[in-house]
Parts: sequence; C-alpha cells; structure tokens
Amino acid sequence: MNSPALSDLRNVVFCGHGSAGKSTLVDRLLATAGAASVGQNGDRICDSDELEKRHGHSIESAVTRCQFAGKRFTLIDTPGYPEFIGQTVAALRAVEMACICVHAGDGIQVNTRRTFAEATEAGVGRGIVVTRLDDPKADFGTLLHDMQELWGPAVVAFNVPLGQGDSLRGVASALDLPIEARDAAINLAHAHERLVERIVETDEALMEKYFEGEMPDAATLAALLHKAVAKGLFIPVFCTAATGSIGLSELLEGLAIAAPAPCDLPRFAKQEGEALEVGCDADGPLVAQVFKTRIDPFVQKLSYLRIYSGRLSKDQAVHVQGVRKDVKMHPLYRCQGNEIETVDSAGAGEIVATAKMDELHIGTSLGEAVMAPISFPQPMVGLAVTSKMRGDEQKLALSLQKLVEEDPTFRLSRDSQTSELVMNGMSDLHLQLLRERLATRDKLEVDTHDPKIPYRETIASAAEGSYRHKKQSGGRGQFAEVHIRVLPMPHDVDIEQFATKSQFPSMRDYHYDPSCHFLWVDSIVGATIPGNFMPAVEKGLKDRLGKGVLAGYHLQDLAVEVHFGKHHPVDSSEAAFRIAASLALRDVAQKAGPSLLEPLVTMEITVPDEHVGDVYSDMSSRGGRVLGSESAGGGQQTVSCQVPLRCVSHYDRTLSSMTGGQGSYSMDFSHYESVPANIQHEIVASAKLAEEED
Ligand SMILES: Nc1nc2c(ncn2[C@@H]2O[C@H](COP(=O)(O)OP(=O)(O)OP(=O)(O)O)[C@@H](O)[C@H]2O)c(=O)[nH]1
Ligand SMILES: [Mg+2]
Repeated sequence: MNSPALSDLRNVVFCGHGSAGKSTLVDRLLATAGAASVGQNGDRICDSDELEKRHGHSIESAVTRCQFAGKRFTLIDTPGYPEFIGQTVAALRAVEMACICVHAGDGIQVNTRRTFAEATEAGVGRGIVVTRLDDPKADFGTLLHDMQELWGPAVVAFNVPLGQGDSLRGVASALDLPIEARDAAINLAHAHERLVERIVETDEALMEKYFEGEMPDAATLAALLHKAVAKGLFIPVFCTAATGSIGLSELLEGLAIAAPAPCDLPRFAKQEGEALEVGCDADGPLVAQVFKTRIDPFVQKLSYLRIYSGRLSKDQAVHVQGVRKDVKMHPLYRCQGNEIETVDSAGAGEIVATAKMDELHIGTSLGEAVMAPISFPQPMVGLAVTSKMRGDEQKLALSLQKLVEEDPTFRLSRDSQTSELVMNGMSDLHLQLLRERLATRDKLEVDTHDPKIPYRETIASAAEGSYRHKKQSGGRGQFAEVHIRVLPMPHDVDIEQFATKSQFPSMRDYHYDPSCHFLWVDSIVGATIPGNFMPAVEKGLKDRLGKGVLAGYHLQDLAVEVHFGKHHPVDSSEAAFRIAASLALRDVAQKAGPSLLEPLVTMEITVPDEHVGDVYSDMSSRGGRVLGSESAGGGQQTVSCQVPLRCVSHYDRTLSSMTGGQGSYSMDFSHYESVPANIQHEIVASAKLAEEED
C-alpha cells in the first residue's frame, strides 16, 4: 500500500473522564467509516482485552484507523480513569489533535480538566466532543457556557444538537448558513455568527474584509480551520451520541477539515545537543519515537512508533537512542486495536508498530535526532509483593518486568532496608488491575501487603566503649578488640569542617558515606589494630549501621571514631574484627540516646474550592503542616503541606471520599524527622516482638 499524501493524514487522540463514552465513540466512528463491523454481535475494537471487558473500562490506549472524506485517520482511544493518565500523556506524542470528550449529562469532571491540561501542555490542537447527548440530564447550552468560562473564548460550537436527551434527533452544522430548526439546543444563528467571527479573527486580511461587511464563504473559512486549531486559537466543539449513531459522520467530516495535518504542527528534537525543528518530510532524515508498548500473547512485545520525518521499512538499519550499533528494523504493522497487518514501509506522519525489538522502550527515539523524553507522573502508591507459590520468584520478576515495559507509571523497587520487592503505581485500583493482569496473562497469583515505612535510627549524644570478641573452640581461636567513640553529626554539617584534627586530634584517615550521612574516623595510634584489619573494622561498623540498634532500621547522622584495639598474632582475623566492630557499635550506640527518625513528604493537593477547608482539617488531624495554598484556576486550589509518610498511606482513598473523586495530589520525599515518643515506643516494642517470634 502506498503511503498517503501527508496533508491527508489525521492523527487524533480521544481522551477525557471515565465513562464519557470514548471507546464507544471510537468504535462507532470506525463503523461509520466502514473500517470495522464493530457493534455487531458485541464486537469491539477498543476495550477488546479480557480485563477491559471484565471491568467495563479501558485500561490501555488503542490505536485504530479508518478512511473518511478523503482523509486517512488514526484514532487513538485512551482510558479515562485518572490512574491511567500515563496512557494519554504518551498517546498525545503521536497525534496532532486531541478530542477531549465531555459527558453531556455529567459535564466537566476531574479528568476532563486534567486531559485538557495535558493536551495543552503537549502543544497539540484541541477539540471537544460532547458525548452522550441522549442523556436525560443533557443541557448543551449550559455546558458550552461552562466550558467557555473554563477554557476561554476559543471554545466555539462547531455543530449544535437538534433536540437533546430523549428528543435528540441529529446535529446541525454551525459552519453552514443556519437552517430553520426550532428544537436546536442553542440559537443556530448566534452559533454560526460566533463560529465565523472566531475563525475570521485568526486571519488579519479576512478580518478587515469581514468588518467592512464582506462575508467569507464556507470554503474560505474551512481552509483556515486546521491552522487555527494547530495554533490553539480555535477549539471546536462537536456534538455526538454514539450509541444512537448521532453526529458521527459529522464528527469525521469536521475532523477532516479542522484537525491539523502532520505538517501543521511544528516539532522539535535535539541533535548533538542542538535544538532542531523537525521538517515533516517523508524524504527527510528519519525521526521517530516509541510512544507505547504492548505485550501481546502471540507476537510478544509490540512497540508503537510515531514517525515525524523520513521513512521506515523492514530490515532497514536505524540508529536507536542509547544503542551504539545501528539496529535492523523488524517487520512493520498497521494496527486496528489488537489486530495487526504487515506493511512494507511507513513514512512521516504515520503511526506503525513493530515486534520483538528489545532496544525499543516507551520514549526511545529512532534516527540521529532525539525527541524530548515523555514525562510521566510519579507513581505514589506502593505495595510489597511476593508470589503465592514458592519457587515462582523468577517468574514473578519476569512478569513484573513486562508490566514495567508497558506502563510508564508503574515502577518496581527493592527496599534496601526491608529487602521487600515493592510495586509502585498511581493508586490502589491501578495496582489491583496490574495484579489481575498477572493472574490472567501470566497465570501468576501474588500476595501483597502495605510496604514497611523506611524509618531510620540515629543517636542523640556522644558515648564511648569497646567490645572484645574472643572464642576458643578446639583449634584456632578468634580474637579482636575494638574501642570506639560515637558522636551525633547534625544533618547540615559540612564534612570538611567536621572531620578535622581539632575534632579528632589523632585522626589518620576518614571516609564519609553521604547516603546515610556517616563518618568513619581512623584514630589508631601505634597499630593497636593492625592496618590490614582496618577495612574489616569499617565493614563491621557498616553491617551494624544497616541493622540498627533499636528496631532494626538503618542508622544515620553519626560519626564513629575507632581509637584503640587489641589483637592476637595467631587468633586475630578479618572476620573477628568485623564482628567486634559491629558489636562495639551496637553497645556504644545504646548508651548514646538512640532514637527513631521518620520520612516526611511534601504533598500538593488540588481540590475544588469548597473542599479546601476539609483538606486543612484532615491534614492537621494527621499531624501534617499546611504550608499554604494557591489558586489552580477553574474553581480549584492547590494546598501544599508537609506530613509524615506514616500518616498518609492510602491517602488516595481519603481524598477520593472527601471530594467525591474530584481531588488529585502529588507526593515527594522531603526529609527525616524524629518520631514522636509514643509512636517510637510502639515501633520498638513491635520490632522486639517480631525478633522474639523469629
Ligand atoms: N446512552 C448512551 N450511552 C452511551 C453512549 N456512549 C457510550 N455509552 C455507554 O456508556 C458506557 C461507557 O462507555 P465507554 O465507551 O466504555 O466509556 P469510556 O469513556 O471509554 O470509559 P473509560 O474507558 O472508562 O474511560 C457504556 O455502557 C456505553 O454503552 C451514548 O452516546 N449514549
Ligand atoms: Mg474507554
């Protein structure tokens, strides 16, 4: 199949709040264009995955295609649940236009705003599709007004519903001269005037003529649309009711003239550190980027690529970002949801997939120029995970790695403290769905529990003492004696100023470990501990740092000076010194006022104005400090606060029930602070208990 003319390509993503009707809309658009017999016998292109069918919601984006009105469309459906926002963020890379879908009855919701903001950030053209206009609560006039209030005067009706709710019968174009229709949801003549004015305002020459009384014809107006949309000067509103097949061909026709073509949108990349504009040219140098990965049970890993410039074909050797040698391309496919069809090559403006290429990951650029990385939100919610079946650990690790490949908002970490394997996701629901994916795709059952809080230990005062390790059992014995001083080291101390002869008069050497703010000082005089054993002494101290002295948490913010020792010419060994040093620190730190520290996080919580008071009082009841709040626009405020991590596990649930699902938040590690005495008492007691049970 020949590549289509660049000006005939339309790449559009559909995004918005959950249940707005996006997947239904995309399916029905494909049917309208005759690309798929969806809707018959329950067949679906979007949401064809078993998990999506089970839940009745999209979980990942679906790339589909059709031809209509002389244009070749790639339509991408995205999930509306806020936990899958990463899918939308990535899909926005592949398109020139985002259609934000707004449920006619429910109006503007949290993820409607969020996806609109993401589309704006991505710099693509924006349009609004009002969906489900057959809903009994539909009130198009009020909704249009609310959207104009929120997103400004660029939001203009492109067509208008005739009737609405039960009496919805069709849509009328606002671009054409107004027809006679008493049941139009808003005045058609006004809608026409407003649309014409908005388009005319984007072109100076036309605007002059217009205000002199000359009316531009529909063809002149239509020719301006895609450029105005690309520049963000015009945000057309389309009206639909997908299940009733209303407004569908009108939407495709509208997109054919109003959605920017690939060449309408400037793209930028970097080459050897220099910024460069990517010309949209199939004969130009190759510039492409991976925006999606899917692990398919049959073809295994599929990587979805957007080509911005140049051509790609099977067996072509291409430069892949981060790989030294050129890589040979595997076969290319065009996609219709989960179905794929081989193509020989694809050029600028097109979206294709390729299979089993280990070098490709979401965000990877192909060609010499590098596209900006795609930035995804940080996952906030952690769950420690183990496989139910013993011996499945290897399999679990592999399966989790597949999820990491597919989902950029899912990460794995191993807690260095607790050595638990922790899955990090956007919410409880997100992690729950990934668990289900492990069960259905990989037949892997896992146990999960809340991850432990990474507490730390420290000391409050200086102390000194020693430990003698001596064992005589049959043959060769073990002997080592280590004398140390410990002193607390304030967090903001400058090591160069601290590790000096005035602080440690006999100091010969020191090592500093910034990860736990620990200073090791060697003040041994006269080789009371021979130099060859000093590394073992340092290791022994580090062993103890890792094990702690109170409740098994890592020690930090202290200096340990090793100043004296005893050894035996035969019985001393590295192992003996390592043990003696570890136990010396255990005993001496006990005398130095050990205490627990806990991580504090900074949170930014965005809620509708009326819930700000709730956030304040909830935070203070959790022992958090509110740092301030500021307007986030559109009747929302962002509250910043600092709070112990221990007090905000499952905060997403709290926020959701406090705001009826209208809040969002971000969370970042801030610093460590002392744990209140009563809490410390509880933690130490339960650690003791666990130790005894062991
Ligand atoms: N009455 C009516 N129902 C619709 C219409 N469009 C979709 N629905 C129904 O609304 C429900 C949700 O539709 P979906 O297409 O799955 O919504 P979505 O926006 O893709 O949802 P997420 O994938 O969760 O974001 C389904 O039960 C649809 O049948 C419509 O135009 N009219
Ligand atoms: Mg969907």
